[in-house]
Amino acid sequence: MRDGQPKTIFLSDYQAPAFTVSHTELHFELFDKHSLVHARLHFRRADGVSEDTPLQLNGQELELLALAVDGQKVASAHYELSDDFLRIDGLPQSGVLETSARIYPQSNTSLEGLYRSRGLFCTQCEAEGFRKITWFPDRPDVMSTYSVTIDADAGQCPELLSNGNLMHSEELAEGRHRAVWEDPHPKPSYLFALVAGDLQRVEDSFTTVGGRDVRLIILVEEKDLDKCAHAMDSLKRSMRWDEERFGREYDLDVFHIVAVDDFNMGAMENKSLNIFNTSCVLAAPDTTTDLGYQRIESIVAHEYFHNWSGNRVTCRDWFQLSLKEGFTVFRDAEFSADMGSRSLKRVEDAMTMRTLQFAEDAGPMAHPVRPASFIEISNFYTLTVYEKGAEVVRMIQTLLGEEDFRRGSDLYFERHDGQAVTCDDFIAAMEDVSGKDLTDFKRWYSQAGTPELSIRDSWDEEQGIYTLTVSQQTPASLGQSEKSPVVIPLAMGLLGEAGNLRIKLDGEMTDIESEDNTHRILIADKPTQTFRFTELPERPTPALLRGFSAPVRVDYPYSREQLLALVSRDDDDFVRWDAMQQLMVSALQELQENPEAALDPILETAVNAICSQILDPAVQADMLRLPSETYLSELASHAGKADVHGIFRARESLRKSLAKVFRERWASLFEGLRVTEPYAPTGEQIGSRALANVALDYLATADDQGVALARDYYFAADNLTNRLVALRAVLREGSAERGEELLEDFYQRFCGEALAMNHWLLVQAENSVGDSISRVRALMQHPAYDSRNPNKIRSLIGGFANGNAVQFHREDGAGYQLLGEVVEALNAQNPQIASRLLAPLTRWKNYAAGGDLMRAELQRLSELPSLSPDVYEVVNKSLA
Ligand code: 0A1
Ligand code: ZN
Repeated sequence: MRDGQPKTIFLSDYQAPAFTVSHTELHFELFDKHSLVHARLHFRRADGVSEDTPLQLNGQELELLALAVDGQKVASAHYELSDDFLRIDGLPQSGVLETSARIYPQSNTSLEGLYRSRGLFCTQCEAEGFRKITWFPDRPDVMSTYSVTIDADAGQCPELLSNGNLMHSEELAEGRHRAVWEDPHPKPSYLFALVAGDLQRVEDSFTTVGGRDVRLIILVEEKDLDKCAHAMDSLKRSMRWDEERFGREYDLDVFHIVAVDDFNMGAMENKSLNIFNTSCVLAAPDTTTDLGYQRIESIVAHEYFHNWSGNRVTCRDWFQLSLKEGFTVFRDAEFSADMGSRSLKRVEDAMTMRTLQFAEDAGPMAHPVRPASFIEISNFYTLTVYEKGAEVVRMIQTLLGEEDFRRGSDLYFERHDGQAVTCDDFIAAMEDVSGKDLTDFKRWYSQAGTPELSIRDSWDEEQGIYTLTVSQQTPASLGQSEKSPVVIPLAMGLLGEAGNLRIKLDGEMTDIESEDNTHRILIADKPTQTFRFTELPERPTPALLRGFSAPVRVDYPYSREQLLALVSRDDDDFVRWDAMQQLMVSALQELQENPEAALDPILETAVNAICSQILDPAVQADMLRLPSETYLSELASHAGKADVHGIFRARESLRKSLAKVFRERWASLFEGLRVTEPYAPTGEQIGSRALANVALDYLATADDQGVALARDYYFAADNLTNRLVALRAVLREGSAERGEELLEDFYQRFCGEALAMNHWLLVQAENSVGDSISRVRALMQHPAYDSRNPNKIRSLIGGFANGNAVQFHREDGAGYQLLGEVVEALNAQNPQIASRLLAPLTRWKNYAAGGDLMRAELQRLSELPSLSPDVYEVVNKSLA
């Protein structure tokens, strides 16, 4: 926390660094009560920088013990030390700056810099944590090689790790020991890492395409040794895939993954020393869901892929964060699609975008993929930078074609290896290989907000001509009132009575017989434009935005019959899933207006159609699930204001109807899909479980017999996925005693397993039956909770605020108050987690009832003394 008002930093103010640091030597002396950090920076003044320019180093929460240049103590007249900086003047053109600092890792609760997690020393430096370790130009465009010496107690810390290669180790006096690491690859300070503690190893190896033998080492606490196999397999698959798909080979002889319990995010790509939140690396059937297994695979891949997209080629400044994150998420999404089901991955990513990213893009913290300003960069590790950034990269691939895209990626890596660059450099490589001009496309990087496509059609029966008129508009956002059209690849098809029709655009040659003549990508890049399709035998139904080809909203006035046709017959799984969502949304809207409305017969037919098709069962499951409350709220607030209680009631009512009307179908689906082999997180088993579990959930909704079935299913489960589905169903549909019985059983089984306990907390936080607020408050005192552990906070408090809308939005405001209290306490303790947790309160404008109380809670927070920059930024932007 700093004095005074936090400052806004602008991209337009970027200036190249005045000094570079070619080599950095660090010597850590780790002790129980404090640690010492001795640094030697080999600096040089950049060409053209005047001699009187001081060297400015970032530094926070450091006690200065010594300061020297080229072996000479720096006189106090030549340096200035503040809470954030160390400024030194009168320096030679180049030399070695030496500092010594005392720091206190054991009382560092922010989990940035060097801290301790269950006794283990570990670091988190992205984005600006390195400055809490030593004084340094802590910005990504200062790249340096590192030599790191670590001394610590040999008993407490048998493992001493840093980036690169182990050069030397030795015993020291008084039971201490030393390790020396060297990383030959120049890197920005945010990729520095250190780990010291009592960990056990799981080892494997990988031979790269070029013949390099790489040792792969996962380090965990002894009790978790049996939970590393899935991550190790995922790592080896990622390494092979990146060679084959992107031509990227690993560049050192060792690669480490370390699991830590207390971690603000999912994982971190430090060069050759990835640090992971335990929840994103440890897997076992009892403590990890199917989704968890998939998440581990994709996060292991994501961090590994950063070795090229992020580490070898890094960001010039933090405004360019999406350069590494958008591209790397795109790469991990392609990897997951190749490892499992491409359609499923696309549907699930589209769901995340539409439910969560669209909401962010319409909220007070809306920002472009490349933000133009920020107060606290930690607030910009967002769905917009990551997921929308990945969609932007995907659109480039769609516009260029896969081949040119790959050539562009090769050129980008070759041209910029070892450099810190910008999103413009990425685009330039894509332009250079393809000869395409992406100037207009680049608006995706600078404009916030979700573009809206409004599509209307007309039909000329006599001539067989079908016309689509496509208009686009992007809503205004804070600081951006006027928006220009963006370049939207609109993938589409035309559906006829018997299937997809051949597409011919007006003016095209008739004799072109392309392989896939039922699929097109239209380019929508003007405020309004028309597309004429000729030689059609019948009036088609348009299948729009196939494969979710762009992160946009589409408004086309489909009739229910047309939606049914798409669900039943379109070739594209995303379009079919989306059509089914639209049918359910319209049924839910009708129920909100008229609670007595009967089940729409078209929806009934659609359910029957889905059940009788041969489809990827996981996609089928997604089609049969009701749209989430969060998605429905997002849609409603886009159209006006959301009534969360009305949405909840309508959803319960539709669930009941579907449960009862299709009771027999659910029963036979459930029986037919039971997995009898022992648990394995294979695509096939995961798909069967997903569909069986949707059926089970409806069965439990239908009647008491279904609840009893769910209870039995809970006890028979050999994996966490089934157990949780059953537990949630019983909590929602069964008696309070039944629910308690299972919660107690779960606790008894898994109270020693921190990761399973996260689920136990989450399920209760999301349970909207009874008085959730008292329950959450009681759980905050429970031994299974830990108010310093981000995973526990996210499960219990985040789970309540994001996943229990009816109770979070309780009319008396008690839900808002609860969240406000927790944020207030976390503001000093862990500002990053505090500001992330706040997100649900910032959406106050979306709600008719409750909006004022939400605003009042934000107002109260804004008046607290000493707000962290993180919370300050979110609170003030949402009140603006
Ligand atoms: N670069 C990491 C994300 C990350 C960002 C910040 C962190 O600490 C506050 C930790 C991790 C990734 O994309 O995986
Ligand atoms: Zn990343």
